[in-house]
Amino acid sequence: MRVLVLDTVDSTNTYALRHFDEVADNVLVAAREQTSGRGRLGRKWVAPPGASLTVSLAMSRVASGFHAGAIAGLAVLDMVREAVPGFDPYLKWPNDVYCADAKLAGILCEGRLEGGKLAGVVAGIGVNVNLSPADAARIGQKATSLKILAPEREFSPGQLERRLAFFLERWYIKYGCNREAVLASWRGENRLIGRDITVVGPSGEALSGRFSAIDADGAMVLETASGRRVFRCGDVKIAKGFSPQG
Ligand code: BT5
Repeated sequence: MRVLVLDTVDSTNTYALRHFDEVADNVLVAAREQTSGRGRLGRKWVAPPGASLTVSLAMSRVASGFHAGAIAGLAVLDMVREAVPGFDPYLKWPNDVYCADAKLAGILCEGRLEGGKLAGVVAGIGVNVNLSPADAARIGQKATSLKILAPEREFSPGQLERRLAFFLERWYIKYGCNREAVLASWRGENRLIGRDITVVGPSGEALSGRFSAIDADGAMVLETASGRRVFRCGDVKIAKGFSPQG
């Protein structure tokens, strides 16, 4: 997979959606700076220049946004585990990468529609590399970075981008060969399965229960006191001091 490095762009996701046919499946779009980096539901993605890895991969051969998110999430875990061995990053449904109780990376999957049908998905990935504790403290939820985890180390976003491109290509090829195996790996890395959590749905309602499974489509199944609920989007809240080991 080749990496296209842009100096400044509004959002690598916007760029990859706009140039979908040119970059799909084998070019990772990276930016040194984003002027309008976004999360889900129009939320802002904070990425001071030099502090983050901001990349997008356009995929024409995935069946859904959940599947693109699985490929991206698994690749980020591989990249992080290689860069900072000894930490225990994990996935938090749908698309966050966490270390202990802090967010290390976020993934935004956006569909490309053609004639009302899904023709592809762009997975945008933001990983906190050199984000300082002061910058992290300004984010509305607990955040961490590779530098915060391993302050004695120097990290190069360019080098990490190439490793991420390598792992993305690997998981994308594996998905093409055996989709179910990739989805099983994705479920296995979602450490909140089996735990009691609170989820805030798209309408803002908060519901607590046991996160019992990720279903065949990728949706979250929550067992609540008043029955089973299935969420296709939402924010899972974890308590301060949460440990993925339970
Ligand atoms: C996400 O949204 O986590 C998806 C983030 C995707 C960013 C990438 S960067 C490359 C590509 N181009 C783009 O324009 N976007 C993608 P969500 O789950 O909605 O989380 C957003 C929330 O995370 C914000 O409301 C903040 O609370 C928090 N946040 C913002 N910046 C953060 C950061 N650097 N680290 C940790 N949390 C952050």
